Amino acid sequence: MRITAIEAIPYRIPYVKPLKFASGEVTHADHVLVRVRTAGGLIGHADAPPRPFTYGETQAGIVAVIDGIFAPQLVGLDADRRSALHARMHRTVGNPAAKAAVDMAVWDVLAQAWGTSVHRALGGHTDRMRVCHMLGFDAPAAMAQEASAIRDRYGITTFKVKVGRRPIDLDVDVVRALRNTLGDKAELYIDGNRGWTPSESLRALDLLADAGLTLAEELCPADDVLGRRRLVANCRVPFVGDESVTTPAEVTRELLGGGATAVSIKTARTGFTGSQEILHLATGLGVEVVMGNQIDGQLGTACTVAFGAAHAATSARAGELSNFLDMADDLLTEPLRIVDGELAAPAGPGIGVTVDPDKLAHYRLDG
Ligand code: MUC
Ligand code: MG
Repeated sequence: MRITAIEAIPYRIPYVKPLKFASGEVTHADHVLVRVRTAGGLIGHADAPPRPFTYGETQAGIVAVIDGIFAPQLVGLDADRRSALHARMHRTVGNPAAKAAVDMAVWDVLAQAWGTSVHRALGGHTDRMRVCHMLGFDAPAAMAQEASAIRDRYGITTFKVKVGRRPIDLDVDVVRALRNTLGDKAELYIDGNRGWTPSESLRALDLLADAGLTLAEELCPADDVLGRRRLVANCRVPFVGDESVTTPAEVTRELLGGGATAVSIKTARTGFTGSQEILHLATGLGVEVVMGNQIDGQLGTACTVAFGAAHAATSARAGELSNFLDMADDLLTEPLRIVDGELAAPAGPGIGVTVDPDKLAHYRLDG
């Protein structure tokens, strides 16, 4: 199963509803489709979503690092030598989404060769996850209306609310409107994308003490070290590290240093291999995990649900699996379907989805 080629194909698909949050705004999926070809004719796919405002990667940079560095290092290696493959990629620092996509496309090939699905190959705990929908910035009434429409259409009852605006009342009012509209049974949690100071975060948590929040994520920067520690110590719900916990070492530092008490796992930034390392670390240390969303399209979401369904700890909570619904189109032949608030992991083989060649030809940017 020798790797014969690794391709990085930039493409652009608009969002019908752009997602706004404290650290940025996404109006188009300017992603990179990564394709791994092997000597036996198997082809693996994965998606790399650049998030320059969080990790510094750009679409052009992902293409350049794959074409210029990773492909020359990896072509010729057997696909089942994942440790050797990672050692070669890790000679280059950074570039998390590029590395993650190569890792997942290789897993796609391996699971196809083994005649199974990725979610079975990774663990096979279950075959589906409950879905959480992420709500970007808007006015309270508009966000409450969006949430109730999503609940009525897809059966989703868990919502992650983007916060981190100033004054904090803008977001406090949103959470109150959502609770009033959705009732006590809906699960609500907040994600600040580092937008607030530690003291603003504490004030917001005080104002929302009766809102029944279940998690608080990355409300202030992890670099506000002592302020963040004080915030986390005074937070009554698990405090989720997201952009501060992108490697096992960062997870260890934040958890042991009091900067987080739960971990968001994103396959878009740690692939399947790195996500398993982080998962095992988190469960070993006894903290909860959440399957996060790097504003993924359907291929990325198929990877998230495959990983989430594969393990007990990742499938315990709803995963953030629905923001592809806001895109104008996608690359897959068969769209993912959320039914009764759940998304099934594709049955395989491999990741279990097929890229539509006509759609790729239409949306690719490299001619
Ligand atoms: C999240 O959880 O922060 C926003 C930026 C990004 O990379 O992911 C999203 C969601
Ligand atoms: Mg987050």
